[in-house]
Amino acid sequence: MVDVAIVGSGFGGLGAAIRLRQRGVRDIAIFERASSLGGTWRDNIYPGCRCDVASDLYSFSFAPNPTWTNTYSYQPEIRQYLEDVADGYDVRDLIQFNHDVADVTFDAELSQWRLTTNHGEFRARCVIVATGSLAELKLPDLSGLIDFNGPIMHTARWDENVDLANKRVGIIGTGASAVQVIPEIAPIVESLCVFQRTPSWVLPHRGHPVMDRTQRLFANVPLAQRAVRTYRYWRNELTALGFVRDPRRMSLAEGFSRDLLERQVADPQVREQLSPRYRLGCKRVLISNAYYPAFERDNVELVTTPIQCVEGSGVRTADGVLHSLDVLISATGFYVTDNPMAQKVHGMHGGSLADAFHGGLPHYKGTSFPGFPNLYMLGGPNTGLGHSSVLFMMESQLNYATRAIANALGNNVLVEPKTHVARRWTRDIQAKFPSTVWGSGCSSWYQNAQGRNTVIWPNFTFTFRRATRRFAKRDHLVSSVSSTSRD
Ligand code: N01
Repeated sequence: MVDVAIVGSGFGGLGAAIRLRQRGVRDIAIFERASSLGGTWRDNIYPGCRCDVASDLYSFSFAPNPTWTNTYSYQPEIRQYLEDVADGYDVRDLIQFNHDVADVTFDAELSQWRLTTNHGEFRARCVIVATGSLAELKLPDLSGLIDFNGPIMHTARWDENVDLANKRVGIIGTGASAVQVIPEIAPIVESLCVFQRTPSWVLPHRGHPVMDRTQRLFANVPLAQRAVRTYRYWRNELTALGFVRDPRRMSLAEGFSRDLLERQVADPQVREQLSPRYRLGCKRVLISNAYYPAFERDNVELVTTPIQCVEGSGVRTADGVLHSLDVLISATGFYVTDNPMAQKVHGMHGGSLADAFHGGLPHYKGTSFPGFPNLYMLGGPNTGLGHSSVLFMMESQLNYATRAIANALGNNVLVEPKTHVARRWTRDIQAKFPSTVWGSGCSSWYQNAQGRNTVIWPNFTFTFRRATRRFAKRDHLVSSVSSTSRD
């Protein structure tokens, strides 16, 4: 048995281990289903994959990286950063690679968590679920998909052995992954059919290479990089005024996006097809200088007629046209509100964490849940962002979770949020949505099947930081660990 079991070794899992160590918790095991660490930044290797949050902010506050080569880093550098953090903070040895956690269930008799993996059963006094919300890829629910003759690959499982050169390629989806991959592959393929269901708002990308002398400055004067991080943080927070307070302010950014479209796409009909009909910010805002110009290429076609089905030789749209293809790429996102991992975590009353995303289980600060003692979830319900770095939210969650865990272990107790406190927290969050941009009318992966937004934090991030800065004992039920477990 370990004191703390962490599931996942991406940003969340590594950050949790480091923070726990800093609080004196040493008996930790990290369970990782893959053979290497990095989570979503290990899995997403499609061409052009990069973070759309600036790297000074999309990195741990306690582990700045002075050598980012671009202000918005590409996937290989972010993955390397995580490898370096694991070594620099000496947490790599805690990771049990190739351990796929199939079930996490609270054993009330022993007051412990039981983790069932492909390598047998493990026990833990506390658990941190750090599997992330972008871990389980989603293929489109289209009839005939399995009949397609050529390779089908999801952006999150890119197969580098599939040669796209001079192939007729189709890509389904026009979200964050698609806008990055389309400009990269368009020049090498024979033809590219982009199947768009809903156009995205796209803003100009401000990323640029970081000069050597800036890297040297950051290495020698860490305060300089901290100042840049702080500047970026507050600049992003300012945009939350539009997301959260007054969505009409988004019209300014909508103007920037329309200008970009106007400048980069000549054909008025294509421009019209690429123009969103909902408020900017309601779905994730994308940034790219290369996405729209891809549609100026002779070999790229934007298809907006809905897909009817997939056939052996291509994709048939509702107008009866068969788009003949050699390779099909699915840029269709992830299971987020219906994340399979949440279905595998069972509390003391039998329900699963999935209920927190469906609305049946209240959550406390997106991190803990009544009936799930000593268990914490990173990237839990309503901790996602549309305007800044999720790592800021994750570190906030860790401020609370690691304090609560240290308290539970130190006093040998079980800690869980009080139901009425969690209900109030969840209700207050839901009450905010109608006046925010997310309540302005669109459908997105932020919403569950009932249309309830269980992904986004609908406020400034500093309010979340304030709410999670300590372990508020009065908000929790504290009970003693069963005597069997103490023996
Ligand atoms: O996935 P998405 P993603 N038929 O869910 C379409 C993060 N990320 O992988 O809008 C046709 O955004 C769907 O259409 P619609 C980031 O948080 C980050 O691109 O539902 N189309 C949409 O266009 C991001 O938000 C980075 O109508 C179908 C697309 O597929 C999240 O990952 C980079 C369809 C899915 O878009 C997910 O992004 C990349 C169907 N049956 C990703 N089903 C960073 O830089 C779905 N679609 C940090």
